[in-house]
Amino acid sequence: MSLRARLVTLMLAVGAGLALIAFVLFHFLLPLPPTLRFTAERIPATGGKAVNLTIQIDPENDASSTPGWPSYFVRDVADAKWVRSTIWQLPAHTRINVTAYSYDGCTPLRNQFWGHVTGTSGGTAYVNGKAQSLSNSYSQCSVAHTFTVPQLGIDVPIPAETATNLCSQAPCSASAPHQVLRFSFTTPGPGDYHWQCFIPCGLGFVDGNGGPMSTLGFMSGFLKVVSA
Ligand SMILES: [Cu+2]
Repeated sequence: MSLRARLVTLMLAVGAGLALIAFVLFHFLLPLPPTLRFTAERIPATGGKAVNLTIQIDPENDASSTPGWPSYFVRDVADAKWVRSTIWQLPAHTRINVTAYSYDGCTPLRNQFWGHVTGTSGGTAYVNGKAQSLSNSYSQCSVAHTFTVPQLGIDVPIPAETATNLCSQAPCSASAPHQVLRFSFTTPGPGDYHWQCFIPCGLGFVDGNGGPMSTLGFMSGFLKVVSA
């Protein structure tokens, strides 16, 4: 083969390799869930402003390619529809009141550290109206997932639903058995803050850390904090 032919072959091979890498990047790794934007509303009782953020955590999701992956949905304020997204834009230095409907069953924490409620208002979360600062998933299988923002020191164990007839179609309807979790936190200054679940809930993947655990939009996302 002539030098020219070898060079052309090499360039074609390199080009094909780059095209393959670009395809994998754009089609599998980079498709981001939509960013849901939230603004503060005036709270008549306090006169202050806050964001009311409503989410649900489901044992399944509505993606046809990966229906068995657990996922987070967030309620869009514009039309009250549930959207499968974990990227939420929030105003800076603002109180965020989170209501989370948990439809998934338990998976034990690998490290009880993540059973502590930290970084929330009063260091507390309310499970079905009851204040809780620790969920001991060693003494009882009580945690389904966690909502953890390491950079902000926020960790909230998400209570597990104990019914055996778990919701089987996401987004789950209010009539399916679920736990209600409420907590508040205050956003810091502007920036992108990564959050994730710390229960390795990717069943069927190595150490439970693949699949939904390693794909944005399922068990991890970003708080995109912007100037209010
Ligand atoms: Cu999880």
